[in-house]
Order: sequence, then C-alpha cells, then structure tokens
Amino acid sequence: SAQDLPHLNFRSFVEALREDGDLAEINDEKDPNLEVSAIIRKSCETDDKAPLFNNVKGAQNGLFRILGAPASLRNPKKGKYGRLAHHLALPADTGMKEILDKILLASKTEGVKPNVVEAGSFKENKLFEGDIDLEKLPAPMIHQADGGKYIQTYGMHIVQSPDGKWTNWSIARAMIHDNRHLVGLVIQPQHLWKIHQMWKAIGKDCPWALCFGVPPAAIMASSTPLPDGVTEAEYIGAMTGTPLDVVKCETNNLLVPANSEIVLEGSLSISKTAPEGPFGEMHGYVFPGDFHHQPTFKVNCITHRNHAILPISACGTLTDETHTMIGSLAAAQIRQLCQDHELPITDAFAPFESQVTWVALRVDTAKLRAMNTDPKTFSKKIGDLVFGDKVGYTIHRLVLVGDDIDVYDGKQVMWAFSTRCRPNDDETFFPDVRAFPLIPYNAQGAHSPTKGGKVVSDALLPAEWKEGKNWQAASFNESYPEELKEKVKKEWRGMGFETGA
Ligand code: 4M4
Repeated sequence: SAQDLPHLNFRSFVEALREDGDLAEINDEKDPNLEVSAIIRKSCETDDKAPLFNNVKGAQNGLFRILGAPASLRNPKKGKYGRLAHHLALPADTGMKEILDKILLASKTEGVKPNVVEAGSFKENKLFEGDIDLEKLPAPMIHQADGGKYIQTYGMHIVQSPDGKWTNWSIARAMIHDNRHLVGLVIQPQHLWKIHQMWKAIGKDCPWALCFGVPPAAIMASSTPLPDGVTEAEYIGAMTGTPLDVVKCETNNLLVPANSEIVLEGSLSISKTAPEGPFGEMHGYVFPGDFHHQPTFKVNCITHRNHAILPISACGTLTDETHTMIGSLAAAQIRQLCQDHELPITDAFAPFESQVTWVALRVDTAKLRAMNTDPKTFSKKIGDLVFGDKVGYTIHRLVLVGDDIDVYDGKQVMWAFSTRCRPNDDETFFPDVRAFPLIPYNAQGAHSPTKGGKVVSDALLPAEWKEGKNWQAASFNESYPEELKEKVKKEWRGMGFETGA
C-alpha cells in the first residue's frame, strides 16, 4: 500500500537509504553516552552515510536502535539532498528548488484528512505506568556539555487545541527529566507554545503524544513553519496525495501515525516546570551550565514496534537536519509569503555558510523596475512583511540579490553580498521585531534576546533598480564567447584537467 512507501513509512525510508548505499550499518555495541553521537556528528561534518546503530548499549526488549543524520547531506555523487528527497517521494538527485516546490505544493490546496485505522505497527509492544522508567532507556547524551539526555530531537510532538479544531505536529527538543517525565522547549511563537497557552487558559494539562520514526513526509511538515491553525496531517495528505493512516492512542484521544516506531503518550503540564538545557544547538554552540526552566511532559504509556528505531539529530556545526530542514523550510515559506503579497521574489534559500541565519531572496529585477519603487521603500516593505511574520522568526538577515544569482549556491550569495551591498548605506535595520534567542549574538550580551537585531541587505546594484545589469561577471561563464567556452570544455579532459566539464 502507499502507506509503505519510503516517504510515508520510516522503516521503508531506512531501507531506501540502504538500497542507495547511504547507510552505515553498525552492529557492534555502541554507547548512547556520547559515542553514538560522536559518530553521527563526524558523519554530518563530512557528508558521509547515515549511521544505523543496531546494537545500542543498554537497549532492552526492542527499545531501541538509533538512526543518525536522517536528513543530513550525502556525497554529491549519490545526490547531495537525497535524504530530503526520500522524505518527499522525489528522485535522489533532486535539487533544492524542486524540493522546496514540493513542500509549497499544498499551501494553496484543500487539506486531505487522515484515515483513522484500528491497527498500528507500534501497538506490537505496550508499556504502562509501573513498566515505564525513562531513565533506563538508552537515550543519547548528544554533546558532553548538554544538560541531559536529549531523547527528542527528531520526533513529532502532537497537541490539539481545546476545541479540537487544530491538531499541531511539530519538532521541539526534549530531554529526560526523571523516570516518568521529559522536559523540553515550549517557547513563543511556536505552535506548541501557542496550544500550551490555550490549555493554560482553561486550567487543564494538555493531552500530548510524542511519536518517533514517523512518516518522513510528516516530519518535513512538522519542521515547516505553516500558518496558525493548519493541521499538519491534512497538509501532508494534500502534499503527498494520500490520506495518512492514523490510529488512536491508548490513554488519550489523540491520533498518531499508524506506522510510527515509538509513541510516548501523556500530558504537557501547565504548572510543573524543570531545568532544561543547555543543548548543543543548530548554530553550533553549547554554553555549559546555561539552563532555563521549561514545562514538563508526563509519560503514561509507551507503545513501540519490535526492534524500534529512534531517529536523532546530533546537531551543531554544518551540516545536519537543523540546517537542511529548519533553514530551507523557513526559506520556502518566506518565498511563498512574498509571492502572496505580490512581491517579485522567484527563489529563497538560507545559505549554509550563514549557519541558516540569512535568507537570500532572488528578485525578478524586470518586475522590480516595473514597480517604480526605490531601495529604501522596498527593503522596508519586505522586512516588515517577513520579520513581522512567524515564518521569518529564525532569520536575521534577508539578502536581496538579482536574477544572475543562484540563491541555492552559497558561494554566489556571498559574492553578491560582499560586493554589491555597501555596509550601512544599503542596509535597513529592524530593531523592534521578534528575534531568535538561540543565535549566540542574541542570547549573549546586554540587549533583549528576543527583540531586534535584524536587517535587510540590498545586494542589488543601482543599475538593477533602473535600467538593468550593466556588468559582466569576470567569470568563465560571462567573460568568454559561447563557441570558445564549448571548445575549452570539449578539450578539457584531454589537456589533463580532472574536474568539471
Ligand atoms: C526554536 C526553533 C525553529 C529552538 C527553538 C530551535 O525554531 C528552533 O523555536 C532549535 C533548533
């Protein structure tokens, strides 16, 4: 059935990686206390295979194996974005633009409701109350200065508004607190926080489930900043053209993907908090001892597949899921927001070289010139729009570039920014918008960690605003006649060169 395809079934996704030669299957015992993560981290930093740990020290009764680097980059010969592509039923060599197009496909279509079924693969094993000891699970210690064992880096939280009209699926980190509780980030403006606030207002703890090893298309939607009120399950149904099979939890009425690997059921407390963090985060830092109080999650039931697999992100410096997904998916939504407001933006991407704190926006400059605007007015308009919206929350610099720049190529974006945007003169600052407190320059220092520090950098040269591009790049592509380029390419290998054409 369609539910067994790699984008709709985590176990099939792992098989697809194996078939691609993109899986490092590790059968020797590895320690979830740092060793597993050290291996994943090194793989991420070298764009090597995704490690599957079949023999995790301390695993018991099928809890659990570990898959690392589920959506990190791979050797370009196997398709750099192949793991992301498999999340969306696209060929392994699909480019970033086409991947983001697929994500945006469902933004203008009616949702497709999930299909409620009786049986779930994860109902093979059930643990209740007295059987549960979270501290005995082989939860990974991911970085040595982390404040706890972050079991939750790539699972999907499920919560529902009290009126039942909105069911949110999202990723937010969480660590083991004690034998029956997790503690994790529940922060403004995220939807997990928003729904937590709704339950707080009516004085009841929030029913909750946390699902690991969910349909890959579901984890992509969970990482995408979709508008308030959008039920991810329906968005995924529209995006994939298939209603998702879901099944009711044992101890509450939430519906969870039927082929999940592991499901934790319980509630998100509106009153009880615990120390959370620090955690080595997406920007590549951990500040030892830096913890804050966050709400706790009580676990009343664990259901899981036989030989369950826990996917994890050992995030940090480039490149891992927090870059390929958080950055790219925010950029896709920023592209859509601009287009919905009639702005001439053709492409958007968060360059890895900026640690996904920037989004480069490619401007259709013919349309821009037709608007009869000016750099200041346009920069203010686009900054107010993007930084005023949740989709722009994690991004601190928007770089406007012309038609000649491929925004999916960080080298080209850096070239344009460095040579076309005059510091200060070509920049418009936004001191009053919501800031992303995880970025070290926001969290550290005397200013508010949640306000300001954002900029629109205009990397269009004056001619692009008036009559059009008045230069040729001093590059192979733009500084030589076509026939000559063809001749050089044809003779290239014969002259003893080893790379390129
Ligand atoms: C956030 C977030 C995308 C932490 C808090 C992180 O939004 C990301 O609100 C870290 C990956």
